[in-house]
Amino acid sequence: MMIKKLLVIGMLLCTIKANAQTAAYTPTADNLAARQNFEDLKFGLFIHWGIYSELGAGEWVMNEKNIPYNSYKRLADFFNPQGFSAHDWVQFAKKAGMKYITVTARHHDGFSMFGTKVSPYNIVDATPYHKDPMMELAQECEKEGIELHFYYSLLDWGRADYAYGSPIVNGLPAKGDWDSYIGFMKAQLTELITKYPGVKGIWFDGGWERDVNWHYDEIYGLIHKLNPAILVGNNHHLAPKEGEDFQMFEKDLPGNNTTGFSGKSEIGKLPLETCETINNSWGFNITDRSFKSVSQIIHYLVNAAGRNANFLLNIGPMPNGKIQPEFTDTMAVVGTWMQKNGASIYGTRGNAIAPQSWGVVTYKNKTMYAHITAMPQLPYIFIPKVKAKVLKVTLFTGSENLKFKQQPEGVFVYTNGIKADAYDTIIQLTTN
Ligand code: FHN
Repeated sequence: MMIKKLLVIGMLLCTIKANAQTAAYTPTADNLAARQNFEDLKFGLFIHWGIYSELGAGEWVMNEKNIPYNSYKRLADFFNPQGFSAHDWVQFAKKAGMKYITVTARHHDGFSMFGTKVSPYNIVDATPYHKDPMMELAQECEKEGIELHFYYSLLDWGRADYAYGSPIVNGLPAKGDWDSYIGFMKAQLTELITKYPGVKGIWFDGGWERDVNWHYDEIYGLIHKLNPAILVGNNHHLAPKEGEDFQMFEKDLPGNNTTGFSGKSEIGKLPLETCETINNSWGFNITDRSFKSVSQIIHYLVNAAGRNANFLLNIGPMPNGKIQPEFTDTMAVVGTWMQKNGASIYGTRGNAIAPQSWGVVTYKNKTMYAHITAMPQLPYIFIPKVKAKVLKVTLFTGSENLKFKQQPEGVFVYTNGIKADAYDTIIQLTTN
């Protein structure tokens, strides 16, 4: 009898815990509109910037070089980014054709790059800079019509209440004070959402570090209570959870898993985003010269759009706040290309037609855009499963009609003689 009673209590507790993690979430009309708008933006700038940038070895430097937390903290004493200009960052994004910025408000080192009142370990109080770059950025973004998302790390390598390295017992770190840590995050998120103008999203990361009760129901609930339109995403590398508004993928297009992050990231029904770095590092890395080419970046963006995902391209600004010229040069060329061809990407949707060997298809209303990123050997491309009647086919950048043939199984577009683009030859199909 006693055993049965204990079993029932156990089951009840499990149900309560499961419910606590999965309380039903109904997004508001504002939130649904924000999701659509987010999908329209297509191209964003990811920024990893923190006191780690000083060491020029990426944002994991404390962990990778086994720097004791108390020594690492000294970096704050000499973080004085006199070259930081919110104006320059926003102009960099705009010139590149990017429509939103996702910036690290706090990374795994636990250092807050904003003026928080709930920890002295922040850029305003702990550095000689004494200014709040996140506020300047939020104001500049609002002025310039660029949307802003804050990256926020759930993982913290330094705080005693997080107790990094502690064994996890029954969903809680054996050391530390989990309630205190959850409360701390809630207080910071409240600051980020209520004090910084125009914030449109929170990009969580680091939850993969431990298998605990993250109190997502409370955290996401709080965010949506403060502002129901805020988009919540979490880079947990899993299928979306209740309360989230978009799903992100790391260093892989949705559906691929070449880097090992997406093995369990089953694609859900939410708006999609994929992130990748401009070289091989997220935070500033002085020795990393594996810069992606213009072509690689345009192809990533186009391939993401064709799979119905936004592309969030990362840079790690230097410790003085400036962006290195290699990034500026490449992105200026990408931006010029986007000025000419962006209408075939912004505001479109993808995935109606599966990716083909020659490229992908995006669409908007009754127009389809076939993006040829690998010109076929044969003098035509075949677009399968086009149901609507095709009325007209041209190059996106020209008005001359191209020959095509529509059959029940798809459309053949003849590509011989067309002037190919250096990065992506776009063919526009008008349907009825
Ligand atoms: O550990 C982080 C890493 O530093 C970086 O922020 C990336 C960005 O997607 N996310 C984590 C690894 O999954």
